[in-house]
Amino acid sequence: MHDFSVNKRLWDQTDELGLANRRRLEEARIYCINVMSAPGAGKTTLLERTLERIAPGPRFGVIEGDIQGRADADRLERFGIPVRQINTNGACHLDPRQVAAALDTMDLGSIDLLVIENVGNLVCPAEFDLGEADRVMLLSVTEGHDKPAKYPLMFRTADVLILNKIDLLPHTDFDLAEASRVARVLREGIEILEVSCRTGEGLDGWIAWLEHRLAHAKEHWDGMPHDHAPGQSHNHDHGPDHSHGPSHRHDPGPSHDASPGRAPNHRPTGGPASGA
Ligand SMILES: Nc1nc2c(ncn2[C@@H]2O[C@H](COP(=O)(O)OP(=O)(O)OP(=O)(O)O)[C@@H](O)[C@H]2O)c(=O)[nH]1
Ligand SMILES: [Mg+2]
Repeated sequence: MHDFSVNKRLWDQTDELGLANRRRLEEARIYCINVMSAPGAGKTTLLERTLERIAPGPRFGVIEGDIQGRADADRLERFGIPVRQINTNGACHLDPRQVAAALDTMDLGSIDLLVIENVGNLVCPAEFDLGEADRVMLLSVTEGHDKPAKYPLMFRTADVLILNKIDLLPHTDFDLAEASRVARVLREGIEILEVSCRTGEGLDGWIAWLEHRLAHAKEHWDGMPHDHAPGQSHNHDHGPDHSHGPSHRHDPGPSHDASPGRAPNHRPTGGPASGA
């Protein structure tokens, strides 16, 4: 017989680890994004284009999640930034314990912007809070515009949706308007960026989004009162789980939503074992 109470206890522990990672990152003043998509949608390519184009300033760090191998880590290490490869050895997602172990090996004082590239998978990664401030979701136009409707969790928990490979639109029947419509039903007000990592179209908008979120995080940290240490939860008009990262939107910014949005510990029905 399946023991649901054991599953729940394991989940609670996983949630706490994600929260602990978030506090640790906030304490180190690191803005962290969790980049998720189906395999091959262009996560690593987007990071390469970003590192090539972004104005000097933010010091990057990367945690690469893959089932096996370090091909993506090798691609990013040529930018001279700290990269840690996590091999999940079969698991289809990263979990917060693995991220915490990777953080243990990094010099957090030398990173402003940490990118976690999750394992390519449209389902499982969305179930695990790694401690990120924002979730970046990629959907490439070769995957079909029905994917938001068929895999809603990933889209519901995303903070920004990048529709990638728009250079290939003429060769597909992908309906940008329909994909965007459903994504907005799932996540009201979500920012949607149409991008080609091949031609560079739309990349300026993505980089502007990233810089805006990083600046917002910094502003927030700078304005934090001194009566509670960075990253510590505290109480005023929100719950004890509230943390002061950029995922908390006192100021939604020009085009970002202020919805209660993705609870850090958001998960669907069905256990972490589903698909894992
Ligand atoms: N035509 C076109 N190809 C792209 C674009 N972005 C990425 N690609 C190609 O798509 C393939 C997969 O890209 P990756 O960046 O490795 O994808 P990924 O999401 O990191 O893949 P995994 O880490 O294996 O899940 C590569 O051959 C890229 O060159 C794009 O905008 N247009
Ligand atoms: Mg990759």
